[in-house]
Amino acid sequence: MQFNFSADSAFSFLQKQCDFGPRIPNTPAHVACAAYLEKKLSEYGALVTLQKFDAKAYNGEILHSTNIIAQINPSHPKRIALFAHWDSRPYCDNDAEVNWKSPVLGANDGASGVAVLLELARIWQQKAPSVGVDIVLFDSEDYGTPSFVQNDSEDTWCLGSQYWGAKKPYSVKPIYGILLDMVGGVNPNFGYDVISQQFAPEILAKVWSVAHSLGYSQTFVSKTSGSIVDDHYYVNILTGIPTIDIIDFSPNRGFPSTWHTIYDTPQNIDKESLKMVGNVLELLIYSE
Ligand code: AHN
Ligand code: ZN
Repeated sequence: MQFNFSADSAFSFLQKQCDFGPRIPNTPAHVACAAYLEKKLSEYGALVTLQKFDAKAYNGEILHSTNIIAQINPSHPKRIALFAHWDSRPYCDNDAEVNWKSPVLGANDGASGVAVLLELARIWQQKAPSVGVDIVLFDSEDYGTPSFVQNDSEDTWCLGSQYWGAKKPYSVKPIYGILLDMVGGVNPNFGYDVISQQFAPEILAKVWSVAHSLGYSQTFVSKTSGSIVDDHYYVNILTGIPTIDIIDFSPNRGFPSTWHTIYDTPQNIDKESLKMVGNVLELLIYSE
């Protein structure tokens, strides 16, 4: 099959997000990036809705947040949801102590998934899929309790998906969902996370089978990766939409080495990783 997904274009969307600076709630960069994402998705012909909400962070701070929803073929009765988070983390708490209070740029952790979805929106304007697609960019995913703070309160991560899952702002429930998180690293390992296995094993099988048909079996590995609470957990438990996570995690090294560090920058992105994930989703959605 001939692919329209461009790795260079996807990378330019990633770079553009990072050029705003860290997209941390309640900062000007966060406001500016939301406006950019809304504009690009509208330009590509999607019907864009902003779901604004105030969320309470682990430290009591009120985070002025926005989930960005972009619908392709908005009236189609068969719909598939594609998710990523667009905010970035205020703390490099997986780094050396001097960096704990520095923000994460979030090239991989945030911008990579959004970049793939923007590039898909761009190609779907050229040739529309025959199903409906709901692109949902969650906010305030990465403001969870930092590892240097003692706090046993739960559910401090994934505030945008918790809000979206509680409100269910759709008239047609998507038949399944796919979350992209950290899809732009060097030599990624996309395995079966425990939540996806529990809630959506048939979607894992379908997506990994498409990936294997494209020769990506070294990257899309048919093995359990780990137990990861991410936005897909809240989508699954709150809405019942069977939803998987394509996330870079390996049993040996855990998350990528740049995770929640000052090294999560565009220099440490491999655009071929963006391309693999983009090609899988392009083929999958055109086959639906
Ligand atoms: C934790 O493991 C705490 N969170 C996984 C979700 C996440 C954070 N994804 C990106 N950053
Ligand atoms: Zn993170």
